[in-house]
Amino acid sequence: MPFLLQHTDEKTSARAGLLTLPHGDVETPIFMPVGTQGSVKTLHPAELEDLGAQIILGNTYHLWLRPGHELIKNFGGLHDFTTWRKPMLTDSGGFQVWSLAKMRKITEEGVRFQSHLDGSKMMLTPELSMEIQASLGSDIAMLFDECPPYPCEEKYASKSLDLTTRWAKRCKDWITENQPLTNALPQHHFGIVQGSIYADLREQSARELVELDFDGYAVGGVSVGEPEEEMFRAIDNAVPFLPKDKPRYAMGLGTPPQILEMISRGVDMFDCVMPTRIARHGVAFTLDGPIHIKNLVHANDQRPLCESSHPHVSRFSRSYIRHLFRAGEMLSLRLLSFHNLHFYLSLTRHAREAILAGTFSEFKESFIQRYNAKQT
Ligand code: PRF
Repeated sequence: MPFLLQHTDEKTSARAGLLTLPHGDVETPIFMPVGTQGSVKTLHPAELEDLGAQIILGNTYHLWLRPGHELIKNFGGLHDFTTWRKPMLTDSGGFQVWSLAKMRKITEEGVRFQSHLDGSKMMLTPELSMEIQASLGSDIAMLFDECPPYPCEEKYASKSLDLTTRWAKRCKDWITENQPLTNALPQHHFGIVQGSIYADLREQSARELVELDFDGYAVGGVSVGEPEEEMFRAIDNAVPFLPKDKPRYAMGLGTPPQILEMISRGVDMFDCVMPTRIARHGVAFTLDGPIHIKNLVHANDQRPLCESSHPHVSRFSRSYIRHLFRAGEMLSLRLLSFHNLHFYLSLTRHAREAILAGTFSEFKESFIQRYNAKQT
């Protein structure tokens, strides 16, 4: 896949790059808003464009169960169905089966489970995940993996990783036999490094996936309840074995300081439900750390949520947004979601600018210091 490495930081492993995808270019490092059901919760696609979102996420598991990938395929794919015209990445479904479905059972063949919607018995396999993602027409499809829980014994993590590698081979075979589907734009595929907290397993997983040769590589199985240092170590244990000329993606994380730590370790792409999820619980990110808009201290506060907020949000006072939230007004959820995504997208954009300017370390240190200063 065309990935142009534009600059590598001298003091850290941070990189700035340009990813050329069928629906447009993506400047890295990049944060990808999560649109599980084909919608980034509460936001209009035009608002995502206003925010400068360059790529968003969709989920195989959810869209397969409802409305079904055949229906979306008949619309010409997820881009035409949702009207989002820029790049999209789809996750492969295994992780979502694990976190949502009932009665899950992993076999060599795939994962058997009962739908969380109506209890019907389903089976997701590597081949089916690839077929669904091809029907959705995402720019980047993730391989079907198993994400072991935390904590996880080394023996289980090792067996699980062997299964993930065998599934990766099956995904590769399916891709080779079925791509390109007629009239479809090309689709790129990312392998997912597993191996829990075990350094040798992370290395083994990375080497096996690189041997199979994918367009990019993700580190999975992180941010699943382990201490933060373990999460950083998992990245450090995988990155040295991944090719420099391909994009790297850390799945499902994290807080703003964690994103900067990951960027400094050589990660290019991120997704996380946190900014939109906690918005719906009344939390806004600010340069001085997160604030709970419900709190009494904001009752008469005439300042905007954050000095760096988007004009659509900074025209309002904290006091007004607090009032809307307490009154159960949907606008508050939209404003907080919009604001938090603006915060994350600005964070990766500023990180990129700092990498290109040779000032990333200073940017990272001063951001984290201020972010943590007022927190207890
Ligand atoms: N695998 C996949 N999706 C994921 C994860 C994973 O390990 C994670 C773990 N952080 C989030 N999303 N396929």
